[in-house]
Amino acid sequence: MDRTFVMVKPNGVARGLVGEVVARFERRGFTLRGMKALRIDRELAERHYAEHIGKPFFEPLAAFITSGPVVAMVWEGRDAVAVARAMMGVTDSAQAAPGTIRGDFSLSKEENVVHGSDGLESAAREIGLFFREDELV
Ligand SMILES: Nc1nc2c(ncn2[C@@H]2O[C@H](COP(=O)(O)OP(=O)(O)OP(=O)(O)O)[C@@H](O)[C@H]2O)c(=O)[nH]1
Ligand SMILES: [Mg+2]
Repeated sequence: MDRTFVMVKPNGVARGLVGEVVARFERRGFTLRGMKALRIDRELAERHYAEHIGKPFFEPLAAFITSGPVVAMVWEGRDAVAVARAMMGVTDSAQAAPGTIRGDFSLSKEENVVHGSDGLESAAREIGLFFREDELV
């Protein structure tokens, strides 16, 4: 069983979509191993999105992700990383298929409601950034 890191971004929390996102992962059959609401500060934004530092969209991305509370989650299940990405849809919500989270709840490329790890290595790294071992069940 794999684990992946999923996060409802500030606009998803502000729009009341946390329950919707959690319900989809529950119904798909994943097991919740950790969940918390928090605010991302600049330092955590730079660590989480380290691969994007220096790109033209990094500053707006950092401003957005630090703009309000997020909800961070660890979900466990078969092929968790790939299945979670499929459930979220592609980065640009306008291109995301109906039935995906982005395809059902967003039109934006920048404020695309959810984050999901893009590989097993980044999942382990991101889970470690957001959760202590004793916060996972
Ligand atoms: N404006 C703009 N934003 C981008 C672009 N590429 C990525 N982003 C933003 O930066 C975030 C992180 O980029 P990626 O990691 O490549 O995309 P992703 O894995 O689908 O999205 P995350 O789940 O947030 O990591 C995306 O969610 C977008 O909001 C781009 O070319 N232009
Ligand atoms: Mg990404």
